[in-house]
Amino acid sequence: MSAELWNSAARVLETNWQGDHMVPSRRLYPHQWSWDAAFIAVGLAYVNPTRAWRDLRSLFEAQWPDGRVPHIVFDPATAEADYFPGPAFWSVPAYASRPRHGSTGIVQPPLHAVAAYEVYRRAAAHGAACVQQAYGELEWLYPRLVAQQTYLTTRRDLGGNGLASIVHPWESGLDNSPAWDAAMANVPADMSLLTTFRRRDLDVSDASHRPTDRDYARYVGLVLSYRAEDYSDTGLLQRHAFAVECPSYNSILGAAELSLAQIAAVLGLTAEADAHRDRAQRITQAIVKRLWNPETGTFHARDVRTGTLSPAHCVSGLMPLMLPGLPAEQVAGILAEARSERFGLPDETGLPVPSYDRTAPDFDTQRYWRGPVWINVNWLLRRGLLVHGRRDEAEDLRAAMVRLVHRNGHFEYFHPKNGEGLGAPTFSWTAALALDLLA
Ligand code: 9WN
Repeated sequence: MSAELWNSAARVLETNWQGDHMVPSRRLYPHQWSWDAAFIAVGLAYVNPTRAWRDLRSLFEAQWPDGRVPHIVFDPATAEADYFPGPAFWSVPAYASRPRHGSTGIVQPPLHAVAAYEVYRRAAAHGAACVQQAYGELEWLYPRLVAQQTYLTTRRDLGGNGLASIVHPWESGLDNSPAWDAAMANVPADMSLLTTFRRRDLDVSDASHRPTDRDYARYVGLVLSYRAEDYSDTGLLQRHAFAVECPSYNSILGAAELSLAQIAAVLGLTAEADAHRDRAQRITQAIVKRLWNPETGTFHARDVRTGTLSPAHCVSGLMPLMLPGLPAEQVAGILAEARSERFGLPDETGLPVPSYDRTAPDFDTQRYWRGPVWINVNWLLRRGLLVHGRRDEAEDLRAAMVRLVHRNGHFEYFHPKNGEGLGAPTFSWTAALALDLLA
């Protein structure tokens, strides 16, 4: 089974390579996405480390002067009509955009330091030249990764509590997660906006799997609001309808500091390595202080505008397990939540965990981040289980992910009851992470 799966995964990454970057899938997502590039690099580390570095470089070449790494880098060879919203819609200021390439003005989870260190770690298996290349790439990336963290921890600390806020659901990577429902209810849904654009995603996928038109009206409205001031973060909380502290986003922010500490150590930057570890600890403490709900015993998203915690139990609430400094009470809480009937680690269901609480009345087996199983967040959860020494559960989760992808294919997401593949069929991060899970 493993050779077959390995080969099919490698083929997906071959098919989706576009000269200097990887697309998540050819039809649905024909550009480069930010957090996809991180997951993809983790897999490319085994089959083509040069492409792993190339992909990360392509992304960071599009970094804005203020340090933000855009959530999409547009491929100039792809027509505007092939993805909505495309570069003309985002219309980012000229100073921000790399020549010939447009980008969006929002960000995604900063997983790239974690990925870069993983690619570096695997280099030795490919020989001395590969190790040397990896060292050079880390030298190039390190200041850029630091600038990305600085942007998020300063300009985007909208609540002033040591956490980064997302200002658009797309920034979370978990687009229509129920974690944003309460905060999104306060975002105007101007349905007349729907007459001004065409949803390309509905041309190439099933509408019952995708966010709704009402979601899209809000998504577009939020882009227009941020775009109105050229994506400036100054005074954003006062003039923008959505600002949320997400447990998954901030856990990745913290994990990035720990990987930066490792990268700094490789580069001989001892004082910087210590500073990164301190920052990871501060982010961990802020996550516990701001996003833990002792009554539910898990983590929830906080609406920075109203100060309230979302009541929804989402997979994002399990992600702080990635942080080694998480106190024992919270580790126990996440483990209980992951094992509970809400999520059911594989010994209950045989499947990886779903994106949303199985027991919730609005659990939806098809609609994107409102129920289906996604490999990337399960991969992060497994990382968390390993960080906290839960080897047996980590192994069960690994086996469940491998089984699911082997039986059903390298799909974008999977039906949380029967494992059927949903969304794009040859999806890059599913393939890339399958390689890592098999290695
Ligand atoms: C919007 C590319 C991206 C992923 C996100 C996923 C989806 C885009 C979309 O696809 O979002 O950014 O058009 O739905 O939710 O996690 O990065 O794979």
